[in-house]
Amino acid sequence: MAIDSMEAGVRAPDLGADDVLTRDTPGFDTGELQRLDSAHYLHPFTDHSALRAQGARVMVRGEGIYLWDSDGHKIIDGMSGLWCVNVGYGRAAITEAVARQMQALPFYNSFFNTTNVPAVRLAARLAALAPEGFRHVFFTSSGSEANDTAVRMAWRYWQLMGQPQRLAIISRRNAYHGSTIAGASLGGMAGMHAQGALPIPGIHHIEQPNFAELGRGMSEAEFGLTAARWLEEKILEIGPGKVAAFIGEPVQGAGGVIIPPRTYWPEIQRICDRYGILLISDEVICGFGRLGAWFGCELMGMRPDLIPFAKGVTSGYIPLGGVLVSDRVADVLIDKGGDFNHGFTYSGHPVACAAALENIRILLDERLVEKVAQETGPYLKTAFGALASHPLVGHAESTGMAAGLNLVRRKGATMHDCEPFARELGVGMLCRGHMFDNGVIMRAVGDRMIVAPPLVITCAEIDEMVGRIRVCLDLTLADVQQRGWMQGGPGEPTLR
Ligand code: PXG
Repeated sequence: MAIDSMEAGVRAPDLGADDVLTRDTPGFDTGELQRLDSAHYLHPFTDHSALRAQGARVMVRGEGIYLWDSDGHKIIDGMSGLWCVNVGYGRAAITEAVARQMQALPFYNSFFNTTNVPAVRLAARLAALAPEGFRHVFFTSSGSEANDTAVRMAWRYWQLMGQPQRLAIISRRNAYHGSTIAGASLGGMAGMHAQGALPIPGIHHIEQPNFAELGRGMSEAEFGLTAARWLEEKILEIGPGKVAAFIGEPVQGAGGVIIPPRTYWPEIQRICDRYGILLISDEVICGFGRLGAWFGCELMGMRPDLIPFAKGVTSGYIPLGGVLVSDRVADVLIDKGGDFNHGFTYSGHPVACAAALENIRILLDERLVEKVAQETGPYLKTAFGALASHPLVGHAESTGMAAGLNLVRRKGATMHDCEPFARELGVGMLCRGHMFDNGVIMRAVGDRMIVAPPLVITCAEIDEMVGRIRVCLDLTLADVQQRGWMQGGPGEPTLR
């Protein structure tokens, strides 16, 4: 089929510099776009038969914390795109910085002893922002590539240290570290491992520090120590001389905003120190202000050796990721290393680095990280925490600009006494549908509903977001009551 006829109806309309695409734009046809979407576009992590039946929602515009779809709905983006649009949508300064760099030099590689101006400036800027003891950065284009790079760097480090048998990497169940072969192996998502020969050999998993799920009968502080000591048990099982690194997110994001007890990370640090193991703090979500610090590790009482990052470094305007490399590792790679045979065409892409520099300038100038720490983070904690009084909510917690609540069938005196819905009922997805239809995007992780709004959100906007969430919780409650799924409702859950 000729390209022209395939794209009939969706050929890019002629837009002037100040025009934005809306449903009223001549030549713009949502139904036709949805048809082509379903005919040709394979989406990430998507059941395509289900999507075909429904049709994809077409997003056309963003401003601040708001998105507009092609039907003209204005929606609060409670998930910052996908945990990344930290400075909010519609930042002309980033667009202009990107355009300037594209005109000057759209691309050149950093192989073969060459470099470019934005990559050098960004490396220096990141070294200044990073925790003490970090002076170097390796660039990638995504978080998955950043984690692959961290693994290869850990292996190379131990080779150069004369301990090449240190190959094992320990990670956690319900962790998400990306979708490449190494990223998906590091991740502890059973559904991903089930679809191929994963994890690759040498990647081991321990349980996550999820107090609500695993902490029954313990204080939170005791549970934090217990969960950290699962790492020590695993190290001893594998043999300490064979372990290269432990990887974890300061706060698990995609796993459901799982906030570990305060005792967890210091104990993990003690264990890593004891056995000389490298500590990798995956800051793809937690970095660049999400938790109210430039890097989440700074709040957790840990001193990582490698910090993979992505997402918030450019607020998602252009793909960029990388690994901050501590002096412990960098000194060995540089002084003893020769070639490190690793890298990507787009490592240090000048346009992506220009976007990052401008994004970081905004974060600094508008003091967004401090704002999350001192003003909006505490405000969200109170406002979101108040949702725990809702009859459908077992418990609700937040840290910085990340928050989660559990939908339950029956509330209990403590989080361990709540009765969950049968997982197969899909109450989380039902709730997510009500949210989306009523102007707020939340993500459902099973029956845990999470938000991570742009860091620019104001206290008034937090009130608006939480208000809409409450309305949608009411709608979900009415829905599950009508289906007879609530404890004490007209019927028992059919799938239990
Ligand atoms: N590490 C962490 C901690 C992440 O959250 C990655 C690595 C991989 O990054 P890339 O850029 O390769 O996608 C991520 C990505 C979700 C969701 O539904 C989260 C991510 C990706 C897709 C969906 O919460 N995080």
